Amino acid sequence: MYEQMVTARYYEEQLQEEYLVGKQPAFDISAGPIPGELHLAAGHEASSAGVCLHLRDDDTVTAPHRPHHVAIAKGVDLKKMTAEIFGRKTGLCRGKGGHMHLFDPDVNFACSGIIAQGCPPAVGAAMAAKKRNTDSVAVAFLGDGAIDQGGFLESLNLASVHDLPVVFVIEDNDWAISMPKDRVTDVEDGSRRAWGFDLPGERVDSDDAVAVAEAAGKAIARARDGNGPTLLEVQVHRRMGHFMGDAEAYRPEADIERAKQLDSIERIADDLRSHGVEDDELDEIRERAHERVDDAISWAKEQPEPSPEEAYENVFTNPPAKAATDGGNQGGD
Ligand SMILES: Cc1ncc(C[n+]2csc(CCOP(=O)(O)OP(=O)(O)O)c2C)c(N)n1
Ligand SMILES: [Mg+2]
Repeated sequence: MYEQMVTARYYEEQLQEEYLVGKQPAFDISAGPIPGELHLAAGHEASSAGVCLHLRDDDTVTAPHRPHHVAIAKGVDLKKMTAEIFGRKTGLCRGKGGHMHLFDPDVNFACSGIIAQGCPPAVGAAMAAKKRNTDSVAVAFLGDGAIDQGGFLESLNLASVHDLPVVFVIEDNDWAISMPKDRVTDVEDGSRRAWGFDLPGERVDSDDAVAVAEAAGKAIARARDGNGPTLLEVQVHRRMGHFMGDAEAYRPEADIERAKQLDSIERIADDLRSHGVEDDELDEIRERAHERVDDAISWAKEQPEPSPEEAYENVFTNPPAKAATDGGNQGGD
């Protein structure tokens, strides 16, 4: 878990640097090697590491718009994922998805920028596993801002009524962009949403990876053994703005400080030390993780960009007739 967590944290620190290239001073979001939005998950790593510890490649995971820590913990190919984030042809989705739309069929991972969108497909994957008589499970990660969405509530119902092997994991970071949780949701503990659907709900009150691993271990074993779904909530901390470039003018300074002080990575490192793991071993793990990340980023940056003609390949609809004949350069409806 420590290795997954330091990999995710260092990966995002490196992406942060790459992202800012060419965007300043006026913060041109379309410029630089990573155009578009970038949502980083520093402070969320305990939840993905603790949950994915129990998963196999044939289990399905869906994640929201803040997906890198989950993708890394699920074992998504780091090189192809990085190439995707840089919009390169050899990326997971041939450079067309970007950082919020990663899809890796080798380890059954998908994410989406649409809030709560991952819940129905996770229920679908769980239903498929049940119908095929396998013991695979599905896990949907979502934020606290997604727990009032219809897609999530309908998914809880379907999962419960069909007793499906699915676990929902709410990452509660207290914020949905600039909206504090208590202004839009009337339960402090989101896992209580489970009560209305007659399924177990549990909240892990701190971003302690070991506590998450214990709770997730029970939930995933329950799903794998054919005993149905569970809803988990994990308290995490948003150590950064909602997305890169967010000045966080809406957020009290004390809250930013509080999040920075509660570092789940330092916590697990202390835990490991108290169980006799030497600093040398921790350094070795960190160095290995850094090397892997550095390799993935330099590989991705050397990859070719897709050619404009590929824009209409691997999409659900054919190009409009006019676009097909003039290469799509005329704009249109
Ligand atoms: C259906 C839908 N509504 C609104 C948005 C815009 N949006 C993007 S992120 C976000 C807040 C998400 O908050 P939360 O679920 O708590 O995740 P966090 O960003 O805190 O990790 C919103 C409203 C969206 N992407 N999809
Ligand atoms: Mg949130």
